[in-house]
Amino acid sequence: MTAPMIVVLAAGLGSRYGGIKQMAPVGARGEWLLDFSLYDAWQAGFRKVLFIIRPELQSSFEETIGARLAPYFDVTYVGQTIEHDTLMPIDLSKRNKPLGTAHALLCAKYEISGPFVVINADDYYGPEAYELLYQKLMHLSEASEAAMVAFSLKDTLSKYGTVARGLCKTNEENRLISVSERNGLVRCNDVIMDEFGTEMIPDARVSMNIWGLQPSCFELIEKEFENFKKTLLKSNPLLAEFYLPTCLNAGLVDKTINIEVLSTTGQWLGMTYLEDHESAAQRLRKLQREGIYPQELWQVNTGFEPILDAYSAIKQVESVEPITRGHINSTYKVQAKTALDEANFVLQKINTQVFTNPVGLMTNIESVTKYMADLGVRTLELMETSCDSAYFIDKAGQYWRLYKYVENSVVPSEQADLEELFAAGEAFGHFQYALRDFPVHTLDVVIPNFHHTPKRFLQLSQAITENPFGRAQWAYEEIAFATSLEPELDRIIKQLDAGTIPLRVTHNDTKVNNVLLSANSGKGLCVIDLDTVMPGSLLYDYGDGIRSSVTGVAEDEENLDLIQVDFHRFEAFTAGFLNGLEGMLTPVEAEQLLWGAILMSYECGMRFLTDYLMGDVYFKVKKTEHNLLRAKAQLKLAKELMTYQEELEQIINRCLIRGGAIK
Ligand code: GN1
Ligand code: MG
Repeated sequence: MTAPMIVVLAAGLGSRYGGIKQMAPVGARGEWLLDFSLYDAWQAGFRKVLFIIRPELQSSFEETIGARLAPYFDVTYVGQTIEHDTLMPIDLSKRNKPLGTAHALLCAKYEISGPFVVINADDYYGPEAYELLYQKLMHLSEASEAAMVAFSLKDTLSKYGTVARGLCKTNEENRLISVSERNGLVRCNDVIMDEFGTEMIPDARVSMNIWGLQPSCFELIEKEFENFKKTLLKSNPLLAEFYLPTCLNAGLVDKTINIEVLSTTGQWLGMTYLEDHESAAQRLRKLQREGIYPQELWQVNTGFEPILDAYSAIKQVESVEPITRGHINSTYKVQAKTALDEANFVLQKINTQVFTNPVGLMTNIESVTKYMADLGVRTLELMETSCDSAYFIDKAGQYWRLYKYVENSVVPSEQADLEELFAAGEAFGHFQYALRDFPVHTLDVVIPNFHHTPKRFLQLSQAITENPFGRAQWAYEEIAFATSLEPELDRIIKQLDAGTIPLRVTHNDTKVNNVLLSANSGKGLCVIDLDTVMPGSLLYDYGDGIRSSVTGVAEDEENLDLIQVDFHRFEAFTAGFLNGLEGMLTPVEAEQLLWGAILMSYECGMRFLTDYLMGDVYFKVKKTEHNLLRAKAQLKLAKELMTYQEELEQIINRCLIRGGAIK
């Protein structure tokens, strides 16, 4: 049985509350209501949490609650976006409001593979709710089984205005018969009434949208979504919402879902209105004072202690701060007391959805960095745990690693100047050079076919055919261009197979921001982000370096007119790279350097496009259509590189002659 996870619905606009209510501080240390909920969830046994958010809020989430939760939970994010095309012929271009809770859940379908508890980000349900659901979800027998926690109506009202609640009807076995939405609920002179003035039973059981579900519910939700589009949404495209309770209710009628109602005497707290905020905050702070909750829920610094304790080099943690760079792993800068003085470290949580073999990955990094260090080449310094391991597995089963922080270093950005580009190129070239005699076949292939462009092409084709989010129609031009190059895609792979291009230790992710330069001299210090070090071709490393630096603008630049090949930048990186190679290049490689750059830009564009079509499951996104924007920029770059082939070949030749780079 897969351990259940928590799914947080956090994309609501908070229209009545007036702001992003999920992120309002309530706890003694500024914690959000959600921190308390997740604290309860953690205590109950949950170790994985998925946030459904507005994509533009992802970085804010990562830097705040994401960083607080990192040592406790495996945290992932999914953006709730409106896919206009799947809703055609309804025009939703003017709609800003998310489409509702059931739609939010649908957006996360591909991230959920086992039982889960779905909660609202702005509701506090109390510890018992999570305990009950955890136990229930750990002991399921049928795929149709589900559960919910019900509260007494009287405990769920607001003093500051009316609320809507799902009224539950159950049979004698505590199975839910129906849940019906009642609006305008308010207490008036000790009587609770709905919008029509009907008196309500104070102890009536209501749903506060905390459900224990299984992936089988997606079939039901998808079916109901089709109905919703044809009916409610059609008549009210700007405001209609697709609610989870309505949807589950339809499943009850069809008998496709069987929901047990669990009751809690726990106190519910919520934040419908701005004024609710202060009373919730007071109550929670009181619980903290009484010791029901610790004063510092996650112990922001010390929360990392169980992980950092594993490293004997660290005596006391001073601070932990997130570093938000890179699309894959979560990274933190750790300041700590060591036996001698103070030192900084880089702590990383390995994204095991992308790197499914973290042990192989760490073995690669360990052997490559050791090899380089033995040669006297500067490299990342991996810290060992007290048990001599290159990684640490925490209680949630997450993999962590710790490096020494490289002091006095800077990371070049895409706007790096020519000297920085030369230095970055040189560092990547030198990386290849240092590892030229490393036994390449001993490396684990951590992501098979990582730069197998024809297979990347197949993945894209599949995504176009499946088109699960109906996004293909927003990427016509990109798809047309991406599919036009197909016959040439296997050039490097074929030559690697035939042995005409040597198989080398390849970094495989040579973005210019994956190198550290000296803050004093500007010279290259060392290459970082060694996750994808695998057997491959040197052309990939040269190509990806050019891809990420030649325009001088960001990978996701929206103004495609700015995606231009800057010959000076091209020359600077090329000259540096060839310099670093110290003449190890073979003539066959030399001939195809430019192709490497074209191919990498093109392949990266295809990967972003595939991820866009598949609903942003691989690359972290910061805004709606982020992957589409990235794809457009990278594919445009591939086109530009092809347009100026002649000029660029000349530059490469000049650098080759000058640097005497060919063996
Ligand atoms: C990812 O890890 P990071 O953010 O440096 C990706 C690269 C892409 C790059 C595009 C393991 O690199 O392959 O080229 O994004 N890494 C992985 O920015 O997929
Ligand atoms: Mg990487």
